[in-house]
Amino acid sequence: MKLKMAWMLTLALFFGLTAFAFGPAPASAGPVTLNYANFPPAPTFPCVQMERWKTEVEQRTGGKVKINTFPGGTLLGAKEMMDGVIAGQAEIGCLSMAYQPGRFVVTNATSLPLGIPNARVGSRVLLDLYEKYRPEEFARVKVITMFTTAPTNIMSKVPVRSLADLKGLDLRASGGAARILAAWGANPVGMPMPATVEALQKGVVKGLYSSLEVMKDFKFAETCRYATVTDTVIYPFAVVMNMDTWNALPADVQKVIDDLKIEQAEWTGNYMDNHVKDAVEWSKATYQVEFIELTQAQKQEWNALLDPIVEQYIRETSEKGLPARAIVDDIRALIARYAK
Ligand code: DTR
Repeated sequence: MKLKMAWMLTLALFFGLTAFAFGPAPASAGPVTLNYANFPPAPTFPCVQMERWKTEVEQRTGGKVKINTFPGGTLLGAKEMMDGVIAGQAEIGCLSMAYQPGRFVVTNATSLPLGIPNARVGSRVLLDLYEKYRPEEFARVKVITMFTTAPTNIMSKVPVRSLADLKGLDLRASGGAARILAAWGANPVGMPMPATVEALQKGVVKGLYSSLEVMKDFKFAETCRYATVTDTVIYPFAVVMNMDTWNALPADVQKVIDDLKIEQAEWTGNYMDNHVKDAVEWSKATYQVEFIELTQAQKQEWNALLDPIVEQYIRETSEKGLPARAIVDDIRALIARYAK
């Protein structure tokens, strides 16, 4: 009898423990906590959109989910983001795809000179492109959203009024934007955005090639008193979640997150476009930054130099077995659709 009791107790304990370890969290366990890593400082747009997403998810899940945000590379750095999320060092991470151009070949096609006019259009185009092709490099994560910057412009310590001024000039840029600078004869220097602050101070670079909101958010207007308006390519971003984390989330939480995907892309695009306007005004008023406009003839001259870039991408990417021409055609069609 005693033996039977002991045996039953052991069994009960075993099943109890198994249920505790593998079963759904009991109702009293409190909210699911997710750590969200980001690489640039808190006031910059990737972090502003992160805080907005956090607030929305926490509200819409009625307290079931708690998100801890880590701006400024405090949890994962710029280039570790994708692998860090795959490995589970953070549940969620925000990455700039330009830092690994060879890894994100399909989505980085959005930073070809195809005429994305603003961040709102860019963000919708990028997300649709991802949904259509579902590139292999995202197979091990859940995509939460994607978005882009506004088109890029030259910000520099010295005035750039012509291609001659640009010749051999060291400017920070990554990915597709770096290719543009090279085509114009400048010397693109690749580094993640947060490293640019010191590189500019130390004179390692004479300026940068990015969307203009950084003039205010990184206070680049203080060192770069000139901006040459080129409005060329965007930088694409992705927010990804660890796949096991995603699979373990309750269905209603997954739905909230999925329902936010397009909305968040659109919100971030709009935020960026408005913030660029604000940063331009701020730079003029605070540091008397001169915004240099190219003449019509110059625009034609500069754009003509970019023509081979698209064909080169198509050639190189087709060799990797990807439908490069269709990708480019799709981007053009999506721009036309969303720019209406
Ligand atoms: N320069 C690009 C994109 C970019 C534009 N604004 C910010 C702010 C914070 C980080 C990155 C960016 C880049 O380095 O990805």
